[in-house]
Amino acid sequence: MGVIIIDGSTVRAFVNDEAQFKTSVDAQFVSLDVNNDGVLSRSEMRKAFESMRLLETHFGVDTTVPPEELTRIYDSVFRSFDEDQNGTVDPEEFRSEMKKIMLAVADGLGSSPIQMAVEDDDQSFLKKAADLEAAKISGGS
Ligand SMILES: [Ca+2]
Ligand SMILES: [Ca+2]
Repeated sequence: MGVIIIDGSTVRAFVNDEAQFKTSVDAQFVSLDVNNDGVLSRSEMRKAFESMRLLETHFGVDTTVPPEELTRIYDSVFRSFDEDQNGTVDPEEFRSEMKKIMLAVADGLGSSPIQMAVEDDDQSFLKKAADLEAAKISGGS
């Protein structure tokens, strides 16, 4: 358990580092594809949103939202990922929407840093973004 501090530029640097971002997103995709069929189903995506805490950080949803309301939100988020509306999310759809979301998160954060409590094994992109920045700082130059 630790605390990371991130702001918009941390997140933007993470997203704009194409190779790093693709690697992170693809790794996340594989770990979310529980049944290994190469696409994310609605229930796989729901688990993803829960683990990434995107609803709290991006959509401003707090955890006291009633389950029916949450399901509606998850459905609408799923539709925004499923660009061709075929009922599943493929790696390209996932990557392109994650990029949009992370950039929106960056805009939302702006230059006001926020603190986030994270577990050591936290796989959220915000944690990765903070790690990347920390690595650059500690790497000198
Ligand atoms: Ca799957
Ligand atoms: Ca699709």
